[in-house]
Amino acid sequence: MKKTILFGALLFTSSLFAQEINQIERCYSHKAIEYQESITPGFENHVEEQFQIAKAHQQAKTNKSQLYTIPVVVHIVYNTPNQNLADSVINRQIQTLNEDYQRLNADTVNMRGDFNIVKGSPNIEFRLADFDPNGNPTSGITRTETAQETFGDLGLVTGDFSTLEKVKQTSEGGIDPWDQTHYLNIWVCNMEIFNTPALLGFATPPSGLPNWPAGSVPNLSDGVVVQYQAFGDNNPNALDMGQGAIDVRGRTTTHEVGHYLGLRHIWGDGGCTEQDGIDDTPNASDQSQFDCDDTKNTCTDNIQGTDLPDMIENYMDYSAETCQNSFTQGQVDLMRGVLDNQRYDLVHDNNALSVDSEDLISASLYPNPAENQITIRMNNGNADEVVIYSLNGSKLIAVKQQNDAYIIDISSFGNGIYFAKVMKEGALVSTKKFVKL
Ligand SMILES: [Ca+2]
Ligand SMILES: [Ca+2]
Ligand SMILES: [Ca+2]
Repeated sequence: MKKTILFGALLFTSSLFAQEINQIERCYSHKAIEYQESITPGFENHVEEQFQIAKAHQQAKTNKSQLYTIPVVVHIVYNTPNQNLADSVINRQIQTLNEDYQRLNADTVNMRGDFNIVKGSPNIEFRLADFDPNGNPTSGITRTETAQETFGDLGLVTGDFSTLEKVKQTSEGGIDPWDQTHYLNIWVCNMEIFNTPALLGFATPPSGLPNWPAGSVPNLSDGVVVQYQAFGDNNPNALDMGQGAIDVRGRTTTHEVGHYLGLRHIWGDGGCTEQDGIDDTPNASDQSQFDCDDTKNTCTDNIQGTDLPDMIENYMDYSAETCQNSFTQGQVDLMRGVLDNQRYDLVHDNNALSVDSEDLISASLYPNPAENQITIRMNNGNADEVVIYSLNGSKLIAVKQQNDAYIIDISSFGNGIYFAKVMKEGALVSTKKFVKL
């Protein structure tokens, strides 16, 4: 276990420590869940429940062709100029996410034919936010100079994430998240230990917990964190573990966003008895080791009648970034299930992105939650009707009006979740979710 190597190294000098950790930790997302479990017992079971909810939901879902767009804010937290990555690196990283999550990446041709029966496209788009949580125009990038030389420390060896979490707190030298229900927050920073890369990234799973955990300490705060040298496929300071820079393709972020959208490591973080909960990903007895070994078939499985080899092409393995190029349809369905459930507002109710078609209308709904009435204001252009639906799809009220604000009495509605659909000339131009108290 690499953890053991790390722990053993604590007894020695920092230079020896650096030698000992030449096997870097790729991803600490599973450790992050264990950390949260230690603070709030039951969290692991809760995450598993949410996984099953998303899985059940995606099976019932028929419309898989709709493009889901996720607003992103990238928080650059830097102590040195090298860590202050240029916009061009951030833009390339967003582009890589878009290619990988729409199966537009050129290297899909490298996927072995064995996996044609399971491959899938998430059909998810990522865009830097156009508006911040206050409604002001933004580049979707924040830059924070910090006195913290690194957010990594030896506490990580024993699974303590409290120092890492400081990157998510303005008061601790990092920067607070933007509203986590409406933005994917990605922090990019230095997590070295003893000037040695120790960890490439970690993400929080979909928890479905209300207001979880909104920057509170010591709870994990929702989002993705990536080591600055592993971010972007044009990174001028690509990760070097002492034997020259490795080929960074931006797939650490692809991998971590997969965790954020509910996926687990493809080998299930254990031997052949441990799986990832996804039916069409071949199980494996262990992680890949930054390599592209396509000779492995470590566990026997039956996927559509086939014992598939270990899928080193999968983004959720630890194979080299140069041989990662695919998700499976089962992984796709799970992620879209999460976006229809635990991370619903991220793609279904958002004011963070400008509309890119004049036919679409940006609408704001407030207050939310509401007791007696809601106001729906059109931010650009006029709609001609707002229709309120219940969660089960029953049409409740239709309001026709000409000006840009619709005030709707909801005092007679039962408590629960409702949808306001904004219509123009018979076409749906915006959907807002709200809660009646
Ligand atoms: Ca396994
Ligand atoms: Ca599997
Ligand atoms: Ca197999």
